Amino acid sequence: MEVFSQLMVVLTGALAHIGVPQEYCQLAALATIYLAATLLVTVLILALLRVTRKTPAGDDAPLAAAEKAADEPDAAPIAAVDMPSTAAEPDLSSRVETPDGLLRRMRSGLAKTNAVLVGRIDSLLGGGAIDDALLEELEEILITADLGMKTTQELVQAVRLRAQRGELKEVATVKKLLREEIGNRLKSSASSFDLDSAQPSVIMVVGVNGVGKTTTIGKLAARLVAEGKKVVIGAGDTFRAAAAEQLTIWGKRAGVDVVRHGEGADPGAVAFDAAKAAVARKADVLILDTAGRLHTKVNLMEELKKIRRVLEREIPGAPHETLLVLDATTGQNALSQAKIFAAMVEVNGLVLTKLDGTAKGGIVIAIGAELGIPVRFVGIGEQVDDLRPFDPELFVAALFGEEE
Ligand SMILES: Nc1nc2c(ncn2[C@@H]2O[C@H](COP(=O)(O)OP(=O)(O)OP(=O)(O)O)[C@@H](O)[C@H]2O)c(=O)[nH]1
Ligand SMILES: [Mg+2]
Repeated sequence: MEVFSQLMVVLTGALAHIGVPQEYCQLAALATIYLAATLLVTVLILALLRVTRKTPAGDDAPLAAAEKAADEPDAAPIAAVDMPSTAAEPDLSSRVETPDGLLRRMRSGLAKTNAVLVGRIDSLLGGGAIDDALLEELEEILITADLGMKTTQELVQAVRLRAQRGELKEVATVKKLLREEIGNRLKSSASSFDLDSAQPSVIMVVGVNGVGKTTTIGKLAARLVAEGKKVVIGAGDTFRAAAAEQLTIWGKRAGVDVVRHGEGADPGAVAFDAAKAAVARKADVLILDTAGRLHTKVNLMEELKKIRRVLEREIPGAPHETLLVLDATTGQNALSQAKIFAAMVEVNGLVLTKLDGTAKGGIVIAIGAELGIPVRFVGIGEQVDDLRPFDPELFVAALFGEEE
């Protein structure tokens, strides 16, 4: 208050000094203070607006556009979302790993399977002679770790034969034999997929509900972008309300375009528009998500065939890769899913997800031994860099808990 009175005195004096009539001086001083205060507040508001515009909220613009597009499915036949080139870059730092770092990550991902499989084998072998009782128990351990009946029996037989020949005097030799036998079986199930022979290369992702298809697509897109590829994603799961949204968030994270339609739209139409967009944008890779479906539902499997036909019509040879995603935590069920899916639609590659949360990682060995379909990737967590190309050597080393 005191400051205000002093200001009034100074201003009144100054105004009288420049010739303002005495009776108006006080009024003019008040008006001057009012004007100055208004100006100050305006400047403050402007400064505040500049600061808030720089926060990440600004990055939500494409997402908001995507949401709007999804809400208005009739607005345009193609509800494609163009992500700006400044879209959030995926954090790739963790992906640049040394082989040692990779082994460590894989080992921690496979820790549960390691405990069930190798941990139990260790304590079993610590027990003494390799006799029928021990072999029986070994069989039980291998089955519990989801190696499957066929592989289990082959492995036990291999141990039995070598023991009979007197070649397995030491515990370490038994473990070495198992490691070798498992490694050989896995080698046949590894091969990287070729994305360079076609442009765009089309990857169609299929599998039952909740196995990790959409998450895998997000991780894969980020991986391909990091390798310098231009990627377009098609949100072919029009069945679940949140599916396209989930994919858009992943697309944003990876910095790639997502082509989507509204809920309930024909997935064939999404495939069509996604293929058109991928060609028009000269993408290297188009990845198409599909709704989760039970492998036993014939009409849904027919729908997959239709989507394949649409892709083929738009891009010769497409889909170049049909990736079947399997949830490793379902153990033997994943194996039977794979068998039925592969019988209904052509499956070129497998992705085994959720290996981090399961003691059933042995399913990878069963699949390698029984299916003859290469495992392309394994998922070892929910983060963007938790999808790893399947490397049998690394997998066995991690499974057996070997040190770098
Ligand atoms: N721990 C772990 N969780 C995973 C992995 N992959 C996917 N998930 C989780 O599994 C859940 C289902 O993943 P989605 O990608 O939505 O599965 P989806 O197959 O697309 O599901 P639908 O579209 O409903 O058929 C999510 O909570 C993911 O975070 C993985 O490798 N490890
Ligand atoms: Mg999904």
